[in-house]
Amino acid sequence: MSLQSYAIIESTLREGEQFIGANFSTQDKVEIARALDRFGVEYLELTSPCASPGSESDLRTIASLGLNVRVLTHIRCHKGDASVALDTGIDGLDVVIGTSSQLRQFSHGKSIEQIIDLAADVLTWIRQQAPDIELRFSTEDSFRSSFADLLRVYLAVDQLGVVNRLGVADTVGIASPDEVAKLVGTIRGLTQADIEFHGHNDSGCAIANAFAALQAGATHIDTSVLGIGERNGITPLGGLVARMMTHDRDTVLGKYQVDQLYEIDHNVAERVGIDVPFNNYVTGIAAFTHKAGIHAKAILNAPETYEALDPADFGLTRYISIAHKLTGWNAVKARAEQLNLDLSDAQIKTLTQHVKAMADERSLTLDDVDELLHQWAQAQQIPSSTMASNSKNNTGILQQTPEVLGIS
Ligand code: HCA
Ligand code: CU
Repeated sequence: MSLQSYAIIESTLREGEQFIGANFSTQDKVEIARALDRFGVEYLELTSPCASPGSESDLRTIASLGLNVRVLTHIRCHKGDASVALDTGIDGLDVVIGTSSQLRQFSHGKSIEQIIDLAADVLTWIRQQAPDIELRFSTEDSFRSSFADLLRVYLAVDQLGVVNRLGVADTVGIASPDEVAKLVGTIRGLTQADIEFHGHNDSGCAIANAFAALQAGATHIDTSVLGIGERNGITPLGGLVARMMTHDRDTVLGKYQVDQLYEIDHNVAERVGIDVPFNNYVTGIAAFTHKAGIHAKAILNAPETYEALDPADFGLTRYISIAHKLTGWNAVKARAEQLNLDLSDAQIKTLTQHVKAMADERSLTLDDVDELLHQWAQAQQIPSSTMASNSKNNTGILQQTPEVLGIS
């Protein structure tokens, strides 16, 4: 099944503000909003204007920037909150109320009947106040709520005929893809509304759950840059993009400026005081690095052998590490060619064995291998500077030094 008409609700400026390291200034928010707008996400979700005076003025500022992206804010199921939010010039309201027994008991204390009555009152009132606004209603902690309770709530809200979207939230990150598919598929079959999925990553399923939601008929997915959010966060923007690229690359390239992902991830990481994790989707330091000789050989022949994603799509290059005991002669040969050193295959093979033996004794760097290659080439006194530049230099392979990547 090809998924083409989904929208990303980018919540770095709401869920992401709930990340322990986040304390965005107005300028941070404006710059992040502009970057995400250029990237092409369809929506930005911002913190409720009721959270603090600065949150309210920042919301007004972002809503008045004239961006292409639609600006939403996230509020409790509360007329007072809605009234403040509607005055800020936003395009839409994301309304949420908890439905799990935990939240009903320890948070707002309401029964399912009271939740339905409150939702009907607040949502109908919002629609009267703002006929053109995009209105979403979501149940918090959907996956620890009783299925029957959830369906009662969603059906009652859908029948009001006032909301555009129903939201499903895996608030504590416990849902599995099949559970997400079941809930989203059921709501899809019983209601007219669009469906939004918001998934936390406590047990590592946030991306898979978002994908399962889309396959089951969800239309909107919540993300944040690097996945930042409450605890260990939600579906990361880059991770969702990677997942969707492997599924349908052309649709993603048509929707989003994915070559901006590296800059966006690093920029937000800096603003919240963290490094981009080494294994981050697409933009982590190891995402397009290759090490074992067997991998390196195949990558040199045809990169897709070991790459589901093409780094060039993201404006990035791959890196093959050769200074270690798992190295192979094909990769060492490619490095010799890149350095314009003329060594026979037999010499390269012997030299590779030498590199392996040295690596058994100590950690090596690319400089160590380069030095060996130069020594061996000089030993046979073939002037390397006269050789034509090598086509391997145009492949993007081996062009970054380990220092650039921070690895050897
Ligand atoms: C929160 C909870 C929330 C809401 C998600 C939603 C969650 O921090 O307010 O509105 O769909 O994870 O349940 O982020
Ligand atoms: Cu959340």
